Amino acid sequence: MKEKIEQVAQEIRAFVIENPAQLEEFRIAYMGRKGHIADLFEGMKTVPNEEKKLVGQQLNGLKQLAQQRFDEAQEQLAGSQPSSEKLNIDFTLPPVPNTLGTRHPLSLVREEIIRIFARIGFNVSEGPEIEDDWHNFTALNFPENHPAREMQDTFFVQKNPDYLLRTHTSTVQVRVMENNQPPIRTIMPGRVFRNEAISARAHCMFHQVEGIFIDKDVSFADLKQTIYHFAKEMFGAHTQIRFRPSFFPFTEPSAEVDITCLICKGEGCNICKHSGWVEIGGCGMIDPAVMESSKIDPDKFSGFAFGMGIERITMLKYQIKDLRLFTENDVRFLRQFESVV
Ligand code: 2NL
Repeated sequence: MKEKIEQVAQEIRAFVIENPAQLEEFRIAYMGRKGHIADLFEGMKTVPNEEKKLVGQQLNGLKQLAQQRFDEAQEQLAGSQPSSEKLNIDFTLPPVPNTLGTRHPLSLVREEIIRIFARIGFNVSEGPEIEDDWHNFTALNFPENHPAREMQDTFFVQKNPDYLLRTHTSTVQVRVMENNQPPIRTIMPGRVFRNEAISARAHCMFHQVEGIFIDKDVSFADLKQTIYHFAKEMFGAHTQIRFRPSFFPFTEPSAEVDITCLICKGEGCNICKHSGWVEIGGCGMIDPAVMESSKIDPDKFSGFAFGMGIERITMLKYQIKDLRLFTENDVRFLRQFESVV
């Protein structure tokens, strides 16, 4: 018994305690309910009566030794924790402000467009940004020799078979028509790509929102009223619209849409080049050939389509003069939209 006590005492003195885990290990091994010292106390039963007093004293001494080692090590470990003084931090200083980001103006306008069209029954569709020739050109009635099919204008990912970065969001409308029968009433906001030199007015990547409405007896009057609703909601109740005849391969008849200039209210200024009108997009009745290629019967149904650039709408609404601001991510620009809900 005496030797055992001496052995445990030596172990206790030699035990390396350099971190909190080792301290806990020590406590369990020697001071715990199932530890070595508890074991030795258990062994007291077998000690002859005349030795009990002496052994008891020795065991109590061992217990004290363990407690002492534990207390010392604990104190040492606490002392080695970095204190505020050592780190040289002044905890009384005010905190560094945790500045919140803001939503990008293009996101704000996209969400506003979605809300405006949702109110008259349009849902939102999405599709891939890498497309095949069929969905980007052929199904949309683009002739074989159309300039947009050229390498200079479109980013091709692969040739033969052709895969490309979509040049407009009409690709998604084709997919919607292929997979659904009328009534179809949907808009498609998304990113599109064209090989353009980057300037204040053009970029190789921008955003569009297109929409289609196909049902029985959909007319040009429905198209006009839909665009009018959008223009008033987006730019204000006083806004007027104007349609100019135009051409797109996928609509017939086609028109370009102008609204009264927001700056001069139609009087004529620099922004509208003294015409009183600014263009916001294009539209038309969906060409029967386009409906047919997507398996919708043009004798049973008719529909209209429209498209506009989200950058353009945003620039008009907030009087932003350079397209490059949208992608530079200068916080001095972005912070100006903090208060727009
Ligand atoms: C513009 C003009 C337009 C369409 C887009 C469309 C889509 C299908 C069928 C027919 Cl699936 N048309 N989209 C129609 C007319 C004009 O966009 O200036 N966009 C920025």
